[in-house]
Amino acid sequence: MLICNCLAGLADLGFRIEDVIEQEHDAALGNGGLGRLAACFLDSLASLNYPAWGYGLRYRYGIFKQEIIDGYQVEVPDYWLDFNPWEFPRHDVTVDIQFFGHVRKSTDENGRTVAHWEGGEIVKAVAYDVPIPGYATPSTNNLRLWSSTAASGEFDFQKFNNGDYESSVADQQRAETISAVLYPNDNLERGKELRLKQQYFWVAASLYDIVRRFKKSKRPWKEFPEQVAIQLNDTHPTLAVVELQRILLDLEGLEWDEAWNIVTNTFGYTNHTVLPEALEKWSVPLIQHLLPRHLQIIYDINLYFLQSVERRFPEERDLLGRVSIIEESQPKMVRMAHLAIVGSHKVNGVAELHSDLIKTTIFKDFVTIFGPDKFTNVTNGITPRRWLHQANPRLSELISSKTGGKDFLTDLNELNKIELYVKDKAFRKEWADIKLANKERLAKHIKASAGVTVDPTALFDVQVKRIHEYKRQQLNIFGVIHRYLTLKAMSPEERKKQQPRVSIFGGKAAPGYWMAKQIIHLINSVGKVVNNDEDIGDLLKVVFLEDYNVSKAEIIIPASDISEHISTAGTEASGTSNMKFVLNGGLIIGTCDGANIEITREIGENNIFLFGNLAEDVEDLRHAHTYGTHEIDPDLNRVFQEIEKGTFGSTQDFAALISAVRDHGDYYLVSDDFHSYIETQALVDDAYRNQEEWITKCITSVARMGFFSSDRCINEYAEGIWNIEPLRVEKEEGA
Ligand code: GPQ
Repeated sequence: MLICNCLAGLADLGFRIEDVIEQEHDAALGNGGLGRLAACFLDSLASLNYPAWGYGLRYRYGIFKQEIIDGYQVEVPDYWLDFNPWEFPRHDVTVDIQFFGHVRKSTDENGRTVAHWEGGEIVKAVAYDVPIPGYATPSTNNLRLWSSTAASGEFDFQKFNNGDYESSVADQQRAETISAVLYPNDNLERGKELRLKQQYFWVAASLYDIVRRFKKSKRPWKEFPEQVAIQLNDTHPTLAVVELQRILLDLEGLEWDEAWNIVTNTFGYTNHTVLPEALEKWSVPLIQHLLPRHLQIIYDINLYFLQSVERRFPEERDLLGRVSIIEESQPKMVRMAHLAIVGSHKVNGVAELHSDLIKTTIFKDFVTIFGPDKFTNVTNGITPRRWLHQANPRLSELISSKTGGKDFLTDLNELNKIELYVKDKAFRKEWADIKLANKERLAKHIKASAGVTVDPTALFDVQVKRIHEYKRQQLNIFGVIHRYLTLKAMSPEERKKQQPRVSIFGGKAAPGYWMAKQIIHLINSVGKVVNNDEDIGDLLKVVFLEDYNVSKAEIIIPASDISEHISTAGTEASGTSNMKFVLNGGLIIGTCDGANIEITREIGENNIFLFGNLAEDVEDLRHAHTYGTHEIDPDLNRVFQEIEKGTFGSTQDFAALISAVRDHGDYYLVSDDFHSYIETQALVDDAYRNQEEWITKCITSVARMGFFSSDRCINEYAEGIWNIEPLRVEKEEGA
C-alpha cells in the first residue's frame, strides 16, 4: 500500500522512483563485515519487535571512496552526509563529554573516599537519530549517532569578539575532529590518541543516554541489569565497562562490589577476530593522560580480579601475568579483550569454529578461571530482507510463489519448501533465467565501470571483501595466472573445450596497508594482459570493480556462480558474504574456516567446494616453514617465474608478494594450499559444465540456508545473553 502511494505521489511530482532511489547514498559508517553485521542486526531487532537501540558515531567522513587509477588504489573523500534524508538532528539531545584533567580525592561524611574528576576539556555530543523500521511490523527502532562539537556552542563568539580569533576557531575544530573521520582499518588496531578519544566520546555519550532513561523509571540500581543489556560489538566500546563503574561509584555513590555486580551483569562481549594485530591494546600513559580516573578504575578492576585468581590458583604464578588486564611491557598496555571478558557475564564468538578457537587459544586461561559456561557461540546471520528480497527481487518473487507468500522473509526456514521443486522444469527454467538476467546486469555494470566486455554465459567467479593477506586475494590472483598460463600452453582445439570464466574482484585496502595495495595492483596488471590477449578471448577475463560497497554488493552477489571465501583456516572469524552468496543461488569455493563449516553442514558437502589445510594444522605448518625446509609448490613457482619475467609489468612492484611466500615464511600458507586450490577450481569447471547438476546444487543450497538469517541469530542473543523477550505487536498486513 505504502509503496503504491509513493509511486503515485512521485509520479504526480514528475519523478520516477528508480531515479529517487539512485539519489540515496550508502551509509559510510563502517569498514567491512563487522559494521555490516551490526546493520543486519538492527534490521532484525526492529523486525522481531525487540526494543533495542544502536549507538555509533556520526562520521563526517566515513569510509573513503576508492578509485582505481592506472591499476592503483587512490582514496577520495566521500561526502555521504551532504544528502542524507534519513537522519534527524536532535539539538535537544546533547551530552557534555570530559577529557584530560586530574583526579582529586576527598572523604565524605561516612569516611568513604570519593574521587572527583576535574578540569580538562569538555566536548559536546549531539545526537542524530536514524530510524530503523522493522519489516512487516509497525516497530521502528532508533540508531543514535553522536556528532562532536564545541561545548561552548556552535562557536565561541565571546572569544571571537575579544579578538582571540585563532583560538575560537581552534576550539571548535578540535572538538569537531573527534567525529570527523572513520579509521579505515579492517582487522587492525593502530593505537592512535584520536581513536581512543572517539571510543570514549562514543561510549560516554551512549551510557549517559542509557542511564538517563533508566533513572526516569525511578527503579533501584540493582534492577539495572534486568532493564538494560549492553552488547559490546568487539572491544572498541570496552571503555563503557569502566565508564559505567565510574558513574555508579563516583556519581551515584554505590559501593564497589554492588556497582561491579551491576556492570558485569549488564555487559556481554562479542569477539570478532583472533588476529593478533587486531586485538586492541592501549598504552597506559595515553589512558592516564586522556582519562585519568578511568585508568585508576581499570587498575582497581585488575587488582580485585587478580586477587581472586590468586586465591583460587595459588600455585600458578604465570597465570596472573597471562590474564592480567595490564601487559607489563614498555610502556605498559591495557589489554581491552581481557577487560571486556572480566567486565561481562557472557563472551561469544561468531561461528562455531571461531568460538572453539577463542576458548582453546587466546582466551584459554579465562575458561579455566570463569568456567566454560561464560563462553558461548552465536553464529552470525544476514537479513533476508536486504540480501534476498531487495538485492534479488525476481528470486524473492519466485521463492514466494512456491512457499506460499512472503513468510520466508520473516521465517527463513520456510525456504526448505523450494526443495520440493528441485526437479520442476518450469521452476528450474525460471531459476536459470533469473541468474542469467542478474549476470547480464552485472556484465553491463562491468562494462560501464571497468570498460571490460564479459560474456554473461561464462562462469562468474567472484571475490569481494576487504583486501587482506589473511583473506588471500593473492592466492586467487596467483590461481588466475596459473589458469592463464595453462590456457596459453594449449592448442586452439584444446582451448575450445575449456570452461570460460570471468574472475571478478572488489574490495578496499586500508590506505596504509602497502601489501594489500600491491595485491590490487597485481590484479589490475594481470587483467590488462589477459583481457587483451587474443589467444584467450572470452576464455578468461579478469576484472577489478572499484569502490566495493553495499550497493555494489547488491548487484554483484545475485550475479555470482561461484564466490571465493578462501582465508587461511582459522583466521576468518565467520564471514557473512559467504551466506549472502549462497542465499542468492551461487555456490562457494572455500577453506574449512569460519561459517563455511556450518554452511557445509546445512547445505551438504556435495554442494560446496572445500579445499586446503585445516585450522588445527596451521601452527605446525608455520613452524615447519620457519625451522624446516620450505618447498614452494611447483605450479606456484611457475606463476612466480612468469611474474618475475615481467609479463604483468614492473616486477619490482610484485616482488614483495612473492617473497612473502618464498622468503618470509609464507605465514598465510599460500603455497601449502595452492595445489588443492587449483585442483578444486578444476572441479568447479567440471561441475559448471553440467548445468543441470549445477542448478540442482544451487536450488538445494538455497532451500537449506534458513539457519543463516540474522533473525535466528538475534533470537539467540536475546535468549542466551540479554534475557529479553520481544514486545507483542500487531503484525502489519502484506508488507
Ligand atoms: N571483522 Cl575485529 C571485521 O570486519 N573487522 C574487524 O575489525 C573485526 C572483525 C569481521 C570478521 O573479520 C568476519 O569474519 C566476521 O564475519 C565479521 O567481523 C562479523 O562478525
